Amino acid sequence: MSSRLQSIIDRRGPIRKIGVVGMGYVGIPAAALFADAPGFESVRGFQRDSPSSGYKVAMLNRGESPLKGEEPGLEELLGKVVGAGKFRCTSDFSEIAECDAVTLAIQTPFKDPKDLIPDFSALIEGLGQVGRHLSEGTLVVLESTVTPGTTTGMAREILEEESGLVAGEEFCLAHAPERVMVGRLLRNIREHDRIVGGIDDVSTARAVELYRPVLTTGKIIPMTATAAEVTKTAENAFRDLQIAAANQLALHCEAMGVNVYDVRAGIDSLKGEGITRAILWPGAGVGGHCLTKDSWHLERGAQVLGHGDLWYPHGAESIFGIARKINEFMPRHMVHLTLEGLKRTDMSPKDAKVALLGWAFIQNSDDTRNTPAEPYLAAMEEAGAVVRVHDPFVNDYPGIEVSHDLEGTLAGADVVTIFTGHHHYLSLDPARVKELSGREHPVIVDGRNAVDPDAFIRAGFVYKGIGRGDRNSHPIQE
Ligand code: SAJ
Repeated sequence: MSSRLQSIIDRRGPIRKIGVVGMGYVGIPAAALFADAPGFESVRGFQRDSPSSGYKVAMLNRGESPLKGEEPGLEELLGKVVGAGKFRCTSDFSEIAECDAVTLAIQTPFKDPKDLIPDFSALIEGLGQVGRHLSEGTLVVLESTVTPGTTTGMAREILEEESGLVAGEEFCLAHAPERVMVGRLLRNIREHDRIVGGIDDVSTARAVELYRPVLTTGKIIPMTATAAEVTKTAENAFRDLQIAAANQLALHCEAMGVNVYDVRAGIDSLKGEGITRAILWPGAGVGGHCLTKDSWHLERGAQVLGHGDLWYPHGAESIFGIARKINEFMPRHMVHLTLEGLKRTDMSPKDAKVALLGWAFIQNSDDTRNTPAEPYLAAMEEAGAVVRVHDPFVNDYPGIEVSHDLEGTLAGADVVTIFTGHHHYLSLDPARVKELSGREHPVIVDGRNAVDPDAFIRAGFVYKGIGRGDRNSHPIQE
């Protein structure tokens, strides 16, 4: 416990002025909630005046949200705190010098998922700005998802280098990972428990002082900064692992001629004191910007902090890495099911017309980040097929024409592939789909257990479904 830092904090007094760097889907609601907390005097939102996002400064200062989609309560809250003079957005980072606490909520995507090296460039720029204007006794908090070891490593180095101050002695440093989901930003910040990890106890305590006032039902879970980084990446790695287990089981069920959804229901029925079987759902693949990268952040953390000498059983790969590979395999399995279905109708994939239903990575959403449909489309086009994409929620995607006309997409289709469980696909009528296809035995490949196999088999379809070992070799109805 640094008594020097504690005495600096005591002299500085309670947190009153807060800075939030990065006016995105994490920073904006966080800034609005800090501004609405009675104990804080004012909040500055810091947004670099870049061509792509500089417009946000003026919008936010009008009390308008630049975020797409519905965010219940956000626009009203922004109007309230801007109107009360408690929140202002600026691109003048020198105002950081007046802040008692500064949080950084900056995207940390992977440059290329293949090389699994995160792109920290925006975060590094933000840290540089904060360091250059850092004053003694300020608390700095990273909210971005980072590789474990970043807060006490790269972030600390940049802040110390730029400010000439020493972390843990002259300023506080912590990690408090965001856990928000688009569509419920304010609710998530208020209600989710908040992991708060300082590089030392004084930093942890100061970060607790910052976050406690914005929580309603959520409670604070204090730990070290590195443990907080591991928690965030691991909570998503565990979800990815659970999905991979369901996908692996689906593949096994196909091999054993069993319906994985019967097995899933059976497993899920095992409940009772202390018994847990959190079995998730198999499917056509895993998309999004959380689960597709956080396992790799966790792995890199173990490699870097563990100095590379990881001791796995028999030198095997980590279970989180294997889980990622199973989930990344599922779109390829959808290709396999499609080719097997075409084979059963003596059709070559070359020139086969495929209606690909669903481009968003998650049902009833327009979010297309890392959609698993993309590798499927590429592989089917590689095999010579002509693929037309339909998605009722997605308006555009670079290089892909996405139709909102379902019947138009189904017209003349030799294959109908369901990739996303949008509600529109749950009521597909076999007779109508077959009529539109114009084929004697069209193929349907169901990646999300969206349709009733028997209804389509009776209508003359060749059916293939993830995990449907009980139906994937059905006799074809003439
Ligand atoms: N998926 C499956 N089977 C499942 C669940 C999901 O195949 O049983 C697929 C989805 O189709 C999608 C992908 O996985 O392609 C991700 O789905 P998701 O429900 O995990 O949605 P995300 O990526 O938005 O995950 C977010 C994360 N939240 C935060 O990072 C704050 C994650 O930690 C949450 O657990 C998840 O939402 C949630 O529970 O809704």
